Amino acid sequence: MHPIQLFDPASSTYTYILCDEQTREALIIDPVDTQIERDLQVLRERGLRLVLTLETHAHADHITSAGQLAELAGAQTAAPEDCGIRTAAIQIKDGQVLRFGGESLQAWHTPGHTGGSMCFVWREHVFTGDTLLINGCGRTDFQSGDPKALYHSLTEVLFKLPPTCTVWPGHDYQGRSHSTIGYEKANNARIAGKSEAQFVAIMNALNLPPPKRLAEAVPANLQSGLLRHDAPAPHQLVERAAQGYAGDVSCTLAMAWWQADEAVLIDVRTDAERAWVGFIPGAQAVAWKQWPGMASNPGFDEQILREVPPGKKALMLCRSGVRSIAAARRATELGLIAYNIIDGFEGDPDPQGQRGRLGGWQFNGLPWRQN
Ligand SMILES: N[C@@H](CCC(=O)N[C@@H](CS)C(=O)NCC(=O)O)C(=O)O
Ligand SMILES: [Fe+2]
Repeated sequence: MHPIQLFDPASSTYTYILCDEQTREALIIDPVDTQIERDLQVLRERGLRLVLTLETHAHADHITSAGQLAELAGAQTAAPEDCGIRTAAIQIKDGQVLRFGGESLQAWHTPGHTGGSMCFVWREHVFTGDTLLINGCGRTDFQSGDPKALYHSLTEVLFKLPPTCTVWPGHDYQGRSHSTIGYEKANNARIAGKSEAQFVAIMNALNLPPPKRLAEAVPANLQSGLLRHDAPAPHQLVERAAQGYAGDVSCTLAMAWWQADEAVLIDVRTDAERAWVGFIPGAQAVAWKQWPGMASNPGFDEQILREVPPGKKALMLCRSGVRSIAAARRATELGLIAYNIIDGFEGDPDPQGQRGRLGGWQFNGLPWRQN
């Protein structure tokens, strides 16, 4: 059984899919936002169910699709705990074992390229991110990069793996796909046979230009690729009668209405998202769609009319505030007074207020639970 290796030519990034052939559960390592359709297609074609997305580090050259995959495929997001990716549901610790079906891989903290970088060891394979590249290694000149730490991670951690272990890098800029620990230990131009001082001197003399997308990629990746610039003001209500529903409300205003018992909170996400990402106790689950690409939930009309008593407002909540608009329109057609909660679970109703990490997403002041 081999990993599925996929390539993004724009950033020369490798993405990997691993699966348990019996249960068909899969995980994806370092997915790229612009390749999400391809990746979903690969999963569909092979009949795989994506349960986890993993990052080797917070990338500086491309944006991850992890957050979108959490919504579209019901996967749980995981990222190294020292990378500062606070939106990841699982903050991976050194040595942590991550399971998919009957398979598992182990995460090893390998600082150097970035302070939080990790490699993932699965059977006779290691996914090295940018810690070890083929005949190279990740640069160490930003994001808490440190050539001494990288020297240690390479010589004391990765090179302790068996020489036959296959190396699957995070990038290759010359069309090579994989290598082995034995080959890199003996031949890697930057590290093979070098002392720590020699390696540090090589790294400090690289003088590489910064990645072209550095300024946009890092902040986006610190939020699993779902950075938003349009946070609504607290207590904001925008009337939308002309657009077929009562209006858009900020999270704070929605919560005030809900707590005052003026409104029913309707979670229109899929069952998969609720199971993986988490849910708000007391919110009613009425999925708008059960799967991306699927027609609307055929039971939606009946369920929503059952959940919203006469005289109460219906507050539609989804991940990002797109499906909730469609659901608010339909509920309005059915005679309800329906509102869309702006930006859904990604909303930031009070930028000055307390924001907690809640099951991977942020939602101010809400009682939140994960399965
Ligand atoms: N030219 C690329 C940047 C390539 C780059 O800096 N890659 C990083 C990985 S994020 C690296 O560590 N490269 C090591 C090297 O090129 O030796 C871009 O503009 O995106
Ligand atoms: Fe990198």
